[in-house]
Amino acid sequence: MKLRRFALPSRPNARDTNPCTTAQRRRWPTTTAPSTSTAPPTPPGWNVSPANSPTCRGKEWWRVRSAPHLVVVDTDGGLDDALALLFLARHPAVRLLGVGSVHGNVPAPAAAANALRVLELAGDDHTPVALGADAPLKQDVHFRHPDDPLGHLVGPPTRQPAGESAAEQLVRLTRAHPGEVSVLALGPMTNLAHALDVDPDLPRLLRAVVAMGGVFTGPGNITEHAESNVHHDPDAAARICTAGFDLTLVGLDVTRQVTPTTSWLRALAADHSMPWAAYAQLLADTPREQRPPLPLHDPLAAAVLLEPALVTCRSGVVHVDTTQDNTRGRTRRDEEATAGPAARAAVTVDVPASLRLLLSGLLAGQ
Ligand SMILES: [Ca+2]
Repeated sequence: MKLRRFALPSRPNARDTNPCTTAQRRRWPTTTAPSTSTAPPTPPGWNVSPANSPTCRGKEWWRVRSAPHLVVVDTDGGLDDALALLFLARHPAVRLLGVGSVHGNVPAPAAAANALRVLELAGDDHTPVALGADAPLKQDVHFRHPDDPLGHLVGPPTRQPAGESAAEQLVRLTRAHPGEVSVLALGPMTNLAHALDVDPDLPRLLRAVVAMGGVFTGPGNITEHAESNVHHDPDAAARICTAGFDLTLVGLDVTRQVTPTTSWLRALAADHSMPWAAYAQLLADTPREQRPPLPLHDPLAAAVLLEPALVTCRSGVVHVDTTQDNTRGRTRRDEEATAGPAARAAVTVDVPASLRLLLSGLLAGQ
């Protein structure tokens, strides 16, 4: 994809607006956070996320409660992408600045159409949706759901994608709100890598990146070693994990645990304005042992973006396997590394609290 560089206004020092110091953003305290939430306690000696740290927690909460959380979503057009996007679009604490589409579940144009349609379902007729990368950086494109089941379910949108690329849109929005924008990456990280080409200062200008991606314990969900989003562009993931973003990876280690309960599905099915209501009802009427687990991968990442205390994290330098071996796409976390930017990886999750938060957001205003 051809990207153009363009003149951008001068920026203030984004670090000055961030409640965490540079040192805190790179290596979090190793003390246990005070038990002020329903999240599982952090074992002694475990690293904690900055939002859980005694120093930053109060300020982070002040920011969330007193001003809209500015969010740009990157989506590859699956059903769990749709739930995550609807959750954010309906959440009163969120101001969606833009959405970018990317290859992955479906082709990027289909992902853009799906995002536009989901925004319409949420009553949002203004948030721009930009077309993003239609192929990975260095490998052939592969679609997990080439038949676009979500598109068939929700139908075509009435709006069209914006006139700029997803990478250009992300850079523009970040420059307009330095230090305030968070990115929720729900697909391969190709758009973020392209945006980094357009503006190498992006890690300093973004508030945070929360990405659904990776697996550190257990098998992958598309190969034995790789999680799907990383597998679809390991080179982009490797670049983003070491670029110095304030990065949290919400991977299979936690998302596999968050599956809908029967009562959760019944509540979702009661929102008849959504085209998946009948499907949710069908699942709710199916005995739990007979229905697919349907882990809420992308919705959990969206929930963690707004409520970091839902998970505990461990920090370290994250390596992504970019070899051509069968381990391509595998993610490893080196907690002893002293060189390179650290990222956080979610390791435990409060499942009931996550399901409660998601349902309250998905049904907001109903
Ligand atoms: Ca996705």
